[in-house]
This record gives sequence, structure tokens and C-alpha cells, in this order.
Amino acid sequence: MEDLIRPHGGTLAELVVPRERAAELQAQSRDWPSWDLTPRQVCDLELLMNGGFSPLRGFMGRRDHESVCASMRLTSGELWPIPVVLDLPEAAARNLGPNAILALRDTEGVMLAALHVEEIWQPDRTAEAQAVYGTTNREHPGVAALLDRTHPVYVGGRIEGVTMPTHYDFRHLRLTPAQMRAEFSKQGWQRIVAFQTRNPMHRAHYELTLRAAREARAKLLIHPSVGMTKPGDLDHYTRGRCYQALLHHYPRGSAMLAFLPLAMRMAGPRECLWHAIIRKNYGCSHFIVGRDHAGPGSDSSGKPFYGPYAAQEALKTHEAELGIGMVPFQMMVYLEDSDTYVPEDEAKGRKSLNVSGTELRQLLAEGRDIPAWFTFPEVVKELRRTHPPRKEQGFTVFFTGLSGAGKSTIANGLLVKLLEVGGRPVTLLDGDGVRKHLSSELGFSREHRNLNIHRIGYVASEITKNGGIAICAPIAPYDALRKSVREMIQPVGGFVLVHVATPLEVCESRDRKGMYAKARAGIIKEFTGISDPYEAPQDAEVVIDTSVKSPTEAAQEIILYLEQKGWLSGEEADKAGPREAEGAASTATAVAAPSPSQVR
Ligand code: PPS
Repeated sequence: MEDLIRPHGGTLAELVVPRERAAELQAQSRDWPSWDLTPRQVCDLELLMNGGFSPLRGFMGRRDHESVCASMRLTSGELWPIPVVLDLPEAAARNLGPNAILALRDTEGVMLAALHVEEIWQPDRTAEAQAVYGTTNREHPGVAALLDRTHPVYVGGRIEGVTMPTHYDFRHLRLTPAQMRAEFSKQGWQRIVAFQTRNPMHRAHYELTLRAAREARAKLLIHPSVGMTKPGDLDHYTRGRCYQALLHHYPRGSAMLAFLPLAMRMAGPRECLWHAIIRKNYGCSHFIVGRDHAGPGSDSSGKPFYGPYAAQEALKTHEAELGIGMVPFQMMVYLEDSDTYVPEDEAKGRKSLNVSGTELRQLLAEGRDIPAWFTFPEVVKELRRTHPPRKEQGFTVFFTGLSGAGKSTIANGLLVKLLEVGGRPVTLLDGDGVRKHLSSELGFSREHRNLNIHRIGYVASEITKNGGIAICAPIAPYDALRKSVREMIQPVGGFVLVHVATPLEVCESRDRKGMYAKARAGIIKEFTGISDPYEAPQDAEVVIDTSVKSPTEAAQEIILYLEQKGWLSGEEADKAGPREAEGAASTATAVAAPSPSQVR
């Protein structure tokens, strides 16, 4: 083990205490204040405890924090580019006296560590954002997390680790720095080049890592971050399966795979230094730095947050001090004429091919072929399992509109058509049905309506996530809540907002339930459209006015929209009815609202 690179600061700072001390801390913790860690904090604590963050021995105090922000150094002089701090809400911090010990617990309440509180202070998070990320623009995911999702008080102090966070998945890949070092020694590996990634790996990554290992005359450690990565990234379960599949392509005995429980900050150059330090702690002598390493891309004006090779420059500056060798790499592109991958510089003037992340998602969504030169068949197979084509994914059709606008009638028509098509389970969450079964205690204040819509959105997102079709038909008068439902559902499947925009006069003249008359008479308070607001959506995918369109036509229009966007196949849309909207305009007829029911 002596032959491996030494950890940052000289020794591995593993913070888990012996069993007897852990039992003592656990017994004493009954009298201590405690804090349930956020997912990000659990990641940071894990790397503190396992020595991945050596030489840190706890969450940073104020002077270290300020020094790291200003000069990328701890007060001890060691290079350290990213703050590792414990943020708490004011109320939780208020309970902490000087010399307090705080029990740090996971989300299930298991005590992971004791924090010996040394300092409590209110940081200037805007200044921190500027220093660490070089911007205060919230389009940067690290800045948004810091300014909007970080608590206002920081608490610094020494950690005594009680037990490591539990992981039930990929356990054999979750090696600590000491375990990784032991594994390297066992295999007789001394020169090891680490590859950091938050994405699935394709042929370009494979070629790049092979070349890097050859150049550095080193073995390869594929070391993906599986803590928190950039919002919207592919989940680590799928990535894990892809990496495992890819591993078999490397020459025997030349590559290993392990998971790094890192909560990434996407801080570009600073993050690159941090990644290198962490890999040094894991025993790696070299580190691959590609184009725009750990960068979040560009802002809304198209300006990149960091230069494409700023991270390489940053590590170059500190390479000698850190003692870890950088293996810089340009983007690899595919040359069709020679069927090879080369760095982009070498491809100048020749026809090169690439598939961007967006293009790949599009190919998967449409169920189209993914070129063999781009990735390996096993990787494609894994990606297809997670990204089935749209016609096999779940989706939600969310109706909104005034009472009596015809939402339930169209929703029922759509339900029946989709059941006729078959293939996916369909659930109708009708306004009245939901009020009866999910929200019976709620009234019609803004707060209660929002709660009601949130519940509907949650249920619909679960149905969608699991490949079903949810049809929701509440009034949903507030734009912000409709948007938050969209945000909940879109990452897990389709979301189609249908505005049933039948004019108020028509709804009132129908007055199927006699409610408008009561609302006018003041018997029903806060009635939408009469004594309560309705914010018409500007982002509806389909707009239907039932004073000029029959419910059958309306349902058919939605079916055609779903087909056009790929959520239903052409064959399914054909089964659902004629392509030409039929029938003359008619007034919607009432259909009794069924209870939320799932029908296959
Ligand atoms: S909301 O705002 O989305 O939570 O409303 P929703 O749950 O869809 O309302 C369901 C039905 O409640 C009846 N109702 C009222 N609507 C609006 N305002 C008030 N104050 C009210 N009181 C009762 C109304 O009939 C809604 O059903 P639909 O099917 O829309 O007519």
C-alpha cells in the first residue's frame, strides 16, 4: 500500500470511531439535539467519514469556509476548493449552545455521527456563490442549490462517525478510499488513472479512457459520481448497469469500477480540483480531465458558465502541488471514413459524427435505432429499459376549466376510448371523485384548492411513473399549482394540459348542478368564476370550447394530439376512433363522475 499515492494532507482522515465509542455516543445522544440530514448532507458526511474528503475532520468552521471561498485553501494551507459545511435552519441552530453535540441522523432517524459544535454563523451565501461558482446566476444548478435550497446558518465542528450511511444497491461497488487502496494493492496496481462521470458511457468515453490509460501507462478506475449530480441526469441505477456492461469491453485486468457517493456542485474548475483531490485520497495517481469538466453548460443567453478547458488549466496550475497527474483530453469524435474515434483537433477538416445527449434522448423517445458506432449494444439495451419509446411510457392528461365547462364529460369519453385501445392501465381522477375519496376534508380556499391539486398531481405522477395513464379533471384554477404538477410529472412521463375553455356564460346557463344559481345568491361562497378567480392557462397543449365542439370531437382531438406527440401509436389512435373529427357542435351532457378507479 506504501507504493500508492499518499492521501491529501498525508493521512486518510477516516472518522468512524471504534465500536465501544460508537455505542457510548449513541447512548449519550438521547440528551442531545439532533438533525435529520438532507440527501446532500448525507453525501458530504459519507465522504467525510470514509476519508474521501481527507484532510477534513468535520464540517468547516467559519475561518476555513472564508479561506476556501477566497483562496481555495484551508487555514492549514492545504489546497481545498469547495466549502463542505453543514447548513441548518435558524430554528434548529438556535437550540445549539456552545460546546453542544449534535446528533446527525439519516432520513430514517439512524444516528450516523456526532458533531462537536465549534462554530455557528450566518454566511453570506451570495458572496459564496460568486467566489465558488464565479456567478450568482440561479440558472447555475450549484448556485440555485446554494441560494434557494441551503439553510441560512452554518455549523462547523469535528465529527465522530458512528455508522456509515446504508446503501442497499450495488454494495460491491461502494468501496471506501481504504478499501479501494487495499484492492489496488491486492491487484498490484500502482499507477491508476481515474475517470469521473455523471453520464452513461458510450464508445467515445471508452476510447478516451483507453487512450488515457495507455498514455499514463496506468490501470483505469471508472469512478462515477452517484451521490447527487446535475438535476435531470440519468438515475444511477441505470448508469450503474451501463458501466457494468461496458466494463467487459476493456482488456482483462486493466479496469475497475467503483461508485463515488459525491454530491456534485457543478463548479467547473474548482470542482475539477476537488475531484482530483478526492481521487488522490482513493489512491489514484492520475486523473482524466475532459472538456468542460463538471461544468453545467450554458446560461439562457447561450453563454457557457466556464470555458471548455478552464478546468484543465486549473488542475494544471496545482498539479505539482497535489502530486496527482492530469491526463487532459479533448472531446472525442467519430470519423466515419476510418471508423475510428479521435480527439476533435485531429478531426479538423474531416467529416466527423457525434450524437448529443438531446439527440440520444430523442432517438430513445421515438424508439429509433441508435447507431452502433455511437454506443455498445448492452448499453443501448439498458438505456431502452429506462427510456422506453413514448408509446410505451405513462402520461397524464390534465383537464382544467370552470365548473360545468365539460371537463368530466370529455375526460370520461377519453377514458373509454383509451380503455378501448388497451395496453396501458388508465385511471380517472375526476374533480368530484377526488373531493370524495382523497380530499374530503378540504374546502375551496386557495390553500385547500392547492392542496387538492397537489394530491391529484402526486397520484398522477405515481401512475405516470409506473407506465399508466392518468386523466385528471379538477377545476385547478391557479396557474402556479398547475405548473408545479407539470414539473412533478414531466420528468417521469408525458404531461398534456387541456384547457376546457367553455365561456362562463355557457357554463352558467347550463348550471347542471344548480351551483351557479347558489353562488350568485351567495349561498355557495368562493365559487370559481363568480366569487373566486380562475387563471386561464397560457401553456395548455390543447384548448377546447365545448360550446362549439362535442365531447366526442373533443376526446378525438386529444387522441390525435397524443398520437402526434408519440404517446399513442398510429395503430392505437386508429383503434380509438375516426381521424376526422365527427358530429356537429353540441352541448356537453353530464356523465356521473366515477370514483378514482384504475382499470386495465
Ligand atoms: S379545485 O379548485 O380544483 O380544487 O376544485 P375541484 O376539486 O375540481 O372542485 C370539484 C367540484 O366542487 C364543486 N364545488 C365548487 N367548485 C368551485 N368553487 C366552489 N366554491 C365549489 N364548491 C363546490 C364543483 O361542482 C366542482 O366540480 P365540477 O365538476 O368542476 O363542476
